[in-house]
Amino acid sequence: MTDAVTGITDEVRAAFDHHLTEADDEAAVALTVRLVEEGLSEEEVLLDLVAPAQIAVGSRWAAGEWTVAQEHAATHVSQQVVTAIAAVRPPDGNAPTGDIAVACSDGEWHTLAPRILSEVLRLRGFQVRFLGGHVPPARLISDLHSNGPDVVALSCTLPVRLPLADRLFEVCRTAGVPVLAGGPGFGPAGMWARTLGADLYAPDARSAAELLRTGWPPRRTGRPSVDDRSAETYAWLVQQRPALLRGLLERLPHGLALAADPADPQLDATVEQLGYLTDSLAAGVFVDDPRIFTDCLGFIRGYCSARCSSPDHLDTVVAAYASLLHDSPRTLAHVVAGQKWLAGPPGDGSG
Ligand code: B12
Repeated sequence: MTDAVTGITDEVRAAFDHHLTEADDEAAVALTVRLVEEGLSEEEVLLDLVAPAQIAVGSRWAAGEWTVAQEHAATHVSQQVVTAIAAVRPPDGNAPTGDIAVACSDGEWHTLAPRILSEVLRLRGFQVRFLGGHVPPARLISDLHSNGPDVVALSCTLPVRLPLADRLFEVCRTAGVPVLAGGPGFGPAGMWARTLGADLYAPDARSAAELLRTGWPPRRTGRPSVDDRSAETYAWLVQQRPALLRGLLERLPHGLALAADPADPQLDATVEQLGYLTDSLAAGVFVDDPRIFTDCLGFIRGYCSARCSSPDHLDTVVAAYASLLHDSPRTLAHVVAGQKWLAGPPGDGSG
């Protein structure tokens, strides 16, 4: 069957999926290049075949069906495909010009989406510099000074990185360069992109290209919209992070899947999950939205359920946060939202 909207058949999807599963980059490249040569646009291949296939890869990993190694191998295949597709034909020289720097914030390693965005914009005739994942403010400042882009396109996949993304917003604000934000980390319909003062938001690369084609956003003059008390509480939580992690581990009984004694090989994984949860709590406080914490609880609950450790342990973890953070009403409100969320029907929430 052919998808009426994308022109991609079920057979093609199944074949591409098979190549991801087998980590067969040569076959995946051959298939996708042939599709373009047969008349499908590069955009369709990138956005309607590769992107959804990668999202499905994530679901398999989250459900415990695929190992991290399988996920990495599949992502490598998709990256090879993006490179090959980008080389099939030169960019359209008659299309709009404009210089765009594409970046991910500090701590953000999800580079495939911004890479795809870069290629889609390049194919539409824009000048694009892909600065990569994990871009610190100093690197962005250097690009703004050396190359003077018209727009910075900022990708955020994990909401937990929003406070770090905000530092790049700040850099752009100071330089007067508008920011186009995108990626699931900016929340439903990009709501947290607006909180950080984004000039534009687009849900995907196609609509981003359309937005930029219809005109440049004005130079930035806006003020940050994260309020001072949220930013102060966030800074305090970052300072408390080591003590908080120690306190959480002390309060969790031995044998709990999210905790362990030092001899337990699960300790590293537990500490990593607790770190991720703590950072999500802090990010939620930063943008003043408890959904970042509850979404992260949902993610960990799904992760634990798929790996045979009891998700009920999360109740103990969140009760430990409540006792450790009772002095910070602003943070406690998010923890209480987490407790309510955990007590709600399973599957409720986005995680
Ligand atoms: C591949 C992958 C990785 C790879 C990334 C490799 C790479 N070079 O990109 C690696 C292994 C590094 C990784 C690590 C992690 N990952 Co990961 N990862 C994924 C996966 C499977 C695919 C991501 C992807 O490429 N998607 C395809 C793209 C094309 O889709 P997209 O991001 O939605 O992008 C579209 C739009 O959003 C938009 N867009 C995106 N950016 C921008 C920017 C602009 C300006 C615009 C306009 C538009 C735009 O355009 C795109 C297409 O049109 C996702 C699953 C998923 N659902 O996406 C998980 C996923 C994002 N990862 C997840 C997690 C938890 C992690 C880790 C924390 C796991 C861990 N504990 O180690 C780490 C964090 C690493 C870090 N610090 O960044 C979770 C996030 C859950 C959550 N909300 O908390 C997901 C959803 C998996 C899951 N199902 O649970 N990951």
